[in-house]
Amino acid sequence: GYALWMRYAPLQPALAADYRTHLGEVVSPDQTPTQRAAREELVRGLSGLLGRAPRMNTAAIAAPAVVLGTPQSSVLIAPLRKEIEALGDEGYLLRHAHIDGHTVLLVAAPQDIGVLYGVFHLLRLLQTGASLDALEVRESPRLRLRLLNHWDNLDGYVERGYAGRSLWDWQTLPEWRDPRYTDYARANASLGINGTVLNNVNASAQSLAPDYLAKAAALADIFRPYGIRVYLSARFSAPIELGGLTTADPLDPAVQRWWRDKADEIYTRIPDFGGFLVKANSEGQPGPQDYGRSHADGANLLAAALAPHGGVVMWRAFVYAHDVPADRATQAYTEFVGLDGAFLPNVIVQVKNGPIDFQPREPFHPLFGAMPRTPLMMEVQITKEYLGFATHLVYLGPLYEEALQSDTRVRGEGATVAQLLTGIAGVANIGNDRTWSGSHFDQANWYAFGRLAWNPRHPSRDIAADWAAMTFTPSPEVVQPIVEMMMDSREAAVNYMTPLGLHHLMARGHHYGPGPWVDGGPRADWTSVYYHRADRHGIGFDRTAHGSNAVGQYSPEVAAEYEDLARAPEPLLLWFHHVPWDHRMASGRPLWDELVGRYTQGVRQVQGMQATWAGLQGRVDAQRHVQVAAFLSLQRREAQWWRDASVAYFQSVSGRPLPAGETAPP
Ligand code: GCW
Repeated sequence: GYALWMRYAPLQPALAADYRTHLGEVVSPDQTPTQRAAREELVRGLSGLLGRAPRMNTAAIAAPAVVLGTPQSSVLIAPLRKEIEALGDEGYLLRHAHIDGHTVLLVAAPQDIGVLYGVFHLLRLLQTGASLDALEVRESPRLRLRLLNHWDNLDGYVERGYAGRSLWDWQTLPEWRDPRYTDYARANASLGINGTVLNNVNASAQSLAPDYLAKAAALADIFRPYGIRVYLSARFSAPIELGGLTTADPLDPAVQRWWRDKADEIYTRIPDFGGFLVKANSEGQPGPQDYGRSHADGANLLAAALAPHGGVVMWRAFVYAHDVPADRATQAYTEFVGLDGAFLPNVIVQVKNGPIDFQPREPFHPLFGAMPRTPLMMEVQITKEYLGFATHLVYLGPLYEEALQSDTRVRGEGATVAQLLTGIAGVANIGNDRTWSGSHFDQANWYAFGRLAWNPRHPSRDIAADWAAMTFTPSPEVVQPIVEMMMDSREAAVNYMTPLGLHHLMARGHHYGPGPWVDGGPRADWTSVYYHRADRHGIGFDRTAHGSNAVGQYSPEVAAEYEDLARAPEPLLLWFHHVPWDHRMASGRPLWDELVGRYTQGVRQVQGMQATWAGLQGRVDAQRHVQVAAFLSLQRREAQWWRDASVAYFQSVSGRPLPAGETAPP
């Protein structure tokens, strides 16, 4: 599992022979680290896939050749300057061309980094068995910032991480540059991910201390050739903890000076430092509100310090207050919407995909579309805090796609969340586990995140197909069933955990197994009953105008749909409505029967995944087959556990008999 989707295993001989007719020689510059990275990746890929290393050249051509370069780095590509520069800083093109009487395959871009991205694209075409005839690819990213957020602590613990310890070995940095850091950069560059926040948003001030900055600088040096900038989570009270000041008030001149000096210091070590990510006044973290100031005052303090160097501040809108709100889903909007227009230009507000917290299904966050004067980033979890950690097979591509394609209807039809974004951040699922992500299939979530960050309109099904071909084998008899499994998996988890818009029914704290009964905890909104509100009459959180009025935070068209029991989408029904157990569902069944049926269906879907996987025995290498099979059987058992526990609990509240054909929990 270590090689991820970059296995470059030998292709079928006939296919390899066909590709060799296009790819006998590589003509590429090798002056800069990024040029060398592109060249080395292509050699590695072609040697593995085609079973033979290509001839290498830096200038001349002997057909058939691949020609890499930019107008600046290659005299062969220079004449195409105009066509190429239209692709933008990170774009690239792949196409055939006639040069000096030879037909060659061009991988050309305005900048070196585009050439590297183009090489990964070309390798993907080979890995998936695509035809190179009539090749014509022009790509540029839709989003400027495509970042991983690591929730890694300096002691190696990863908050909500299920793939071992942190990849960053702070103790041996900066001296020891583990080759794994380079492989991490390759994997990210293969997707176009262009930034990484190294440390947890629940940040230690120490990560800004000189010795840790030296370590971060070593990582930045390793990542730079791959187009990846380093960012750090900043603790708002660092001027007190590191600087010895008595306050972190954003309007205090000494505080402002401290941050300016800190920014200057960081940029002397990391000249292309990306900026800060900040969690403030949420879940006990310090922030500007401690001094009676606003989120904008806080964000602008840091933004002013970074601006001279070109850095940005990603200020999180995930605010979770000390006191129990009437409806936690409304808090971020309430605190942020009035600040639209108050942020400096290099501040980006980072908003979770949904208004609660990375649930198996949520509606889109109402801040999307509500802050037209503020650049926004969407934050999703790649790590599966609420989706069975690394053991349950849940492909998140459809979840990301659903969030990105949600129509905010703020400018009439067609203002999807994706269209409103400046960037996207994924909370990484990466650790020092041999498979990087804690399981083979969790690698697909890292992969899908990256591909969607590059192109938020890419269908998640196609991404799954690419991943399966690259990770296992391009043969359709393997790829198709795997894609079916993956595409069903998220809906399966929704069904056996939180069907029909239910949410946050996980056991308290660790969030792994079921806990719909949990109440009597330290605060009302740390209990499942706060979210499902089941009683003798019905179930669901009334967020209509009669309830918390969270629907009022959406655009009028969206609000009208969610508000109306008859029009609210069934997958989100109990998110917005408290619904009587007898309510007739689209299937014709009463809600109670539907709910129990969904739980049971979730278990069946996992059984279906098991059967599909069993059918692939002998087609997937035994080592990976056995492990996935074991995880699926564990998932099957736990889906049953979720179903039985949830059905038993809700039955104790509804007092209704199980629908005909349903078995009672043991
Ligand atoms: O998802 C929740 C997690 C916390 C996390 C927090 C946040 C980093 O349970 O572990 O803290 O959200 O996003 O800030």
